[in-house]
Amino acid sequence: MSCRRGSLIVLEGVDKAGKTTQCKKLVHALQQSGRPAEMMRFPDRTTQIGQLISSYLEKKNNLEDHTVHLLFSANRWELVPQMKKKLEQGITLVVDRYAFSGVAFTSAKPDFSLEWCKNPDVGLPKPDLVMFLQLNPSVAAGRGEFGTERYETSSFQRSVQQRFEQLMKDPSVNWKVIDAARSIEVVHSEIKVLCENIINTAENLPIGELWK
Ligand code: Z5A
Repeated sequence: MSCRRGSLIVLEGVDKAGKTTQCKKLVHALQQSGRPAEMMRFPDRTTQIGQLISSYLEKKNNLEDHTVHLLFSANRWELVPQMKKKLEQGITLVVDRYAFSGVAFTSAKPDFSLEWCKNPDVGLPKPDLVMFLQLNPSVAAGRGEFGTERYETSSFQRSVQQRFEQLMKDPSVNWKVIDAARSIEVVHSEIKVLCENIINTAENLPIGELWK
């Protein structure tokens, strides 16, 4: 690798925790400070697989639960060559949801184990940092009504939160829990400092493999 690599930074959290808001602000702040950075989001609804997922989320089609789980994972794998290329070019990727959402959402459905759900994503590029935006459901409710997409109900979101808590016990992943109930600017400042530190640490390290 001729230049120092970029970092893979992921934001996770339940509905309305502020992931998209914070990803955008982080990318802007990093770029302003002269660090190459780009945002990605999963699902990426622009690919053919992403379009299938999008119509499933919009309840325009029904897919069997195992099948849709594998499609979410395939949607990440299809972007891996592009992600690796950018990281190797020194671009930091700020990603709005990743494999952790994949596991938390499917394993919140009946009869899905965490282990089964993790398997298709084993070996993906491992994030250098995963920030979990923690938000109490009552505070989230104050940020507006749920939308009309699949999964947007408070009981399902509570189960998803429990699955995230199980995933966060895994010490092989660099988790940081962020109190997302504070103002957008206060949350952003904390995230920015954490990211600047990780970018400096990760630049000389190889890209890891998730859950391997
Ligand atoms: N899914 C899956 O099943 N399997 C997978 O593998 C993956 C995903 C990757 C995709 O939804 C759905 O797919 C998702 C998981 C599932 N289902 N659900 N639920 P999406 O990514 O298209 O949309 P979303 O992730 O659900 O967006 P969100 O969670 O609703 O929003 P957010 O990104 O966390 O929040 P936001 O858009 O930045 O902010 C929400 C509002 O709050 C907005 O009005 C902001 O101005 C406001 N906000 C943000 N921060 C603050 C603070 N600090 N204070 C006050 N107000 C704030």
